Amino acid sequence: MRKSVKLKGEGAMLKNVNNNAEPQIKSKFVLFITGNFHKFNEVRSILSSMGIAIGMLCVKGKEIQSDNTNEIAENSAIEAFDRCHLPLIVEDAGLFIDAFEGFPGPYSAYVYKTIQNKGILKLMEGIQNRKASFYSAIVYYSQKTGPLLFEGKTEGEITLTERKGEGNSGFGFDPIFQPSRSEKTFAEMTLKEKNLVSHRAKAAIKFAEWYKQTQ
Ligand code: ITT
Repeated sequence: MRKSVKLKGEGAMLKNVNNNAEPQIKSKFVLFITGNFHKFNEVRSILSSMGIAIGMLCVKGKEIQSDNTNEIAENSAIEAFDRCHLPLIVEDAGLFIDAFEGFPGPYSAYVYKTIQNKGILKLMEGIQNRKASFYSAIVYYSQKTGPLLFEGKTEGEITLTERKGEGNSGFGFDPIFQPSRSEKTFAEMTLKEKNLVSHRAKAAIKFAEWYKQTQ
């Protein structure tokens, strides 16, 4: 049975990340099972600033079909642990659009692969309610703990056009997602700026705080 880990003072957590910190000596190490280098870089930046080293390993099997992001992440973690027998994290993320009752959500990878950002913008033509959120479910799995869930969510809206920064940073739906109280889309932000507000950063910080306290 999945356990969801909540820590005290979660609201203030993003301030705990010191993006300008001197590199620290890291005694803790965890594997991130993913095939997505952008996701890996974002999580590495957070964990590294909190004294945890991570390695990227792409041994992910086929994801289960489910309309529940947490269930997909938990299943992927169990599957990956069966393959490599080492403490690890996996992450499943998705874009949830209010006007479409949360679609694409758990189907984000497929929707991005097929209709991409242009297709989403086309589907949203003439729709006034542009509210959307990004959700991240990180699952840690070790022999000792079993699956543990760390969640992060960022509210925002779908822009009218794709907007990328000069460095063409970001990936996936980044060019069409603008977090609340931000002038920029995720793709117009640097990795550090995205990590101050993103769903993934929130989940990664929760994981790192728990990991440092207990492991
Ligand atoms: P894994 O190997 O870790 O599964 P993935 O690319 O399949 O990597 P997810 O299943 O977590 O990643 O995410 C599904 C899709 O949602 C992903 O391919 C992107 O297109 C999009 N996505 C996820 N997180 C995003 C983010 O922070 N910014 C923009 N798009 C994102």
